[in-house]
Amino acid sequence: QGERSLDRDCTTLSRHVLQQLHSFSADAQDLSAIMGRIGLAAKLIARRLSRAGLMENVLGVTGDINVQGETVKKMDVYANEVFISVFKQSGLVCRLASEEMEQPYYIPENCPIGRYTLLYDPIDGSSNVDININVGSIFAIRQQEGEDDGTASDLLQSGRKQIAAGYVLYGPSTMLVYSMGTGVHAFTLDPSLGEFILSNENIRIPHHGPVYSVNEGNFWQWEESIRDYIRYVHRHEGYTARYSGALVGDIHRILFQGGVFLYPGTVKKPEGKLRLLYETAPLAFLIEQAGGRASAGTQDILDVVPDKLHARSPLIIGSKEDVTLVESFIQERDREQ
Ligand code: P6P
Repeated sequence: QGERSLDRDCTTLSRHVLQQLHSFSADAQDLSAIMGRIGLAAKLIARRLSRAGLMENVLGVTGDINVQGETVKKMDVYANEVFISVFKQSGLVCRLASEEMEQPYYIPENCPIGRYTLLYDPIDGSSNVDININVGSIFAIRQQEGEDDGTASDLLQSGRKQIAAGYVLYGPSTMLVYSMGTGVHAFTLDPSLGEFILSNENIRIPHHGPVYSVNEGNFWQWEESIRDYIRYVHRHEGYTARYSGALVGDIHRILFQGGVFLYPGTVKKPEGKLRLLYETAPLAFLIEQAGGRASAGTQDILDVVPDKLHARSPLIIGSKEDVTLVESFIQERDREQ
């Protein structure tokens, strides 16, 4: 191996965080350690997924329904518990807010030390787990503000309060993509080292891309403006549809190839399906850091203030030009009304 590739193999996730912050301050050390723990959670989840078909009690459903009203998969429960276990021992994170838990999970013994909250979707796209298609974890880190009276009301603030965000893609390789506001960086898990090694630094999303990613099965539930956009891409050369049913993989493709992902609101559910605090806001933080845009339709995702922990938001995210084009159809229809 050349010297350069050895240097790269030594650029682990925790090391990179310290380099990004140009600091060895307590906060920098804390964030580096938190990212390292997220990496550990990702490795534990990746290991289980890689053996899912060979082990008992990994695939399939638990029989429960979660706070979202969705069927709980065994993998959802396992991944949620992985994050709790990993952070209980960390001393860094005082509160965990998860898609799988109605209320945040408090770790009081960490509270005097760690003032951080981890918001996460432990396994996003879990319907893909049973058919061995990619799934992801999504995370965001916020600092707790003031004392928490058990309602975690300080979390009901816009995505601009996030200090870090990212996702793990459990695909042919396991990749962790994160930003702390100093660009977007991707790490690939080297199973032989058991380390996430830097594979792409300062990722920039193309200003435009060919991909539009949306579940066209909902076509007749959308507002007319979204139908107008879909008719536009159907008529114009240079567009291709890609939709996996798992948000992280669809976003990852667009981060690298450009284009737009949409999960619009519907007439029945104007706020859409995806959750703001641990799905759309973390991804919006990341994509904006990569030079892209993320809109709820008439405002940036990062400006949306949730009214409850599991608030949902519509999502139009990806290349700047493509998101802006979708918004132009929305504005056109709004002008007509
Ligand atoms: P639909 C998975 O359940 C998820 O939350 C995202 O990962 C994915 O993008 C979306 O829902 C898929 O939803 O309605 O198209 O099946």
